[in-house]
Amino acid sequence: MIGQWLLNNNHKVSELIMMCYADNTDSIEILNKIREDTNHHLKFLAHALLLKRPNAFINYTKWLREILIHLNFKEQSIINNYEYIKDALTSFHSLDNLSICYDYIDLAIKGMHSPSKDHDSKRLFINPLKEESRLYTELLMNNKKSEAFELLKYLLHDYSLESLYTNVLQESLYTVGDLWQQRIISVAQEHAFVAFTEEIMAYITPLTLSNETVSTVMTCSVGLETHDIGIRMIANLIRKSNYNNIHLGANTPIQAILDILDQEHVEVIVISTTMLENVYDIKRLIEGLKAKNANVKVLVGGHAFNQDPSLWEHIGADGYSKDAISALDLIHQHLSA
Ligand code: B12
Repeated sequence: MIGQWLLNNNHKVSELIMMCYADNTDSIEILNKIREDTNHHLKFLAHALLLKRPNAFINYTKWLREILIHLNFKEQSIINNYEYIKDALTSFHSLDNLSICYDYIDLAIKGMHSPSKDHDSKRLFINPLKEESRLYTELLMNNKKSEAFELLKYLLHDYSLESLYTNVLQESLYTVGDLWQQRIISVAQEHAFVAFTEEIMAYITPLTLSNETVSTVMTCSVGLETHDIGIRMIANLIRKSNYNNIHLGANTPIQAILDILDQEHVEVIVISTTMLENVYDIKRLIEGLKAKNANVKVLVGGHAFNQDPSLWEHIGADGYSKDAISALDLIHQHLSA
């Protein structure tokens, strides 16, 4: 498989590409940055190939173009890098299906100008609390934390926890992500915003540790995923519904999940992923579960699936939904199935 080969040989290919840059650039610092970026592009290309999703590489390239333009780079720098990738790959001409790699790269170069898929994914959400979320974000950006907290407490009288999670906290985090991408706020500001969100989530979420039902739902992220706010929201809601919840958090190794199933009777595994590079691990987990004949349903969600709403079926998951509001219905449905 060309995707797996590229994943395993990422560094070999990137060193060949770096030879093209070394002729024109003396600065070690710049060369190191180009190497880091090139490794990232190759990793992403490999994952798009592994999942057979050319659009995923187009979306990645659109996102990359937006980032680079805000950093005052020309989009030609992406085209040059992608052409160097193609040149470097010709050294491995005996590989099967190399032409698919070229096709993915050409499609991405052609497709990088259409509006970013991130905006499509946001259109999934018609937000009844848009104005409240805007105010909350503005308060936090101006470091008015207690006022932001008061606003959430006030909203909790009229709206459910899942609505506040989705329509206020998630919306505000997406906005912060956009502001970071456009270089309007710094990485430090983004981190401070995220840290406060984590604190505020703990305050507004009732502590529910009961395990009154026999149904156990496991929650986790796999691979290198460090985005874990979404999965914590879903775990909190599962507990609030009085299901037994085993929350494994981010970065869970596939084998650890398979091992737990030997010890615990888990009916549903809820997996969240933001980054596409972790989706292949979910696919491998699903294959592992099938090989074990495990009687467990796998539900998926998160930014990577919102960007490509048929991806969940493509990897063999049992269900997907777009946010915390709809997640519980999906879980109930699969527990009673
Ligand atoms: C916060 C954040 C971080 C934090 C994460 C902290 C944490 N503890 O989670 C930090 C700073 C660590 C971080 C790191 C990175 N990030 Co970041 N991050 C974000 C940000 C701003 C918000 C993410 C978030 O919390 N969203 C809110 C939650 C609630 O939303 P959610 O996960 O989608 O979950 C909801 C639904 O999807 C659903 N759901 C979720 N899971 C499931 C599961 C099931 C079964 C169901 C039914 C539903 C469901 O319910 C949830 C509630 O409604 C996004 C912006 C964005 N647009 O997403 C960028 C973003 C995701 N990050 C991005 C990037 C690039 C990175 C880094 C690579 C940056 C870097 N150079 O280091 C690293 C990668 C880390 C890694 N390998 O995982 C990019 C990804 C771009 C892309 N190509 O996809 C984004 C989009 C920013 C951007 N605009 O460019 N990030």
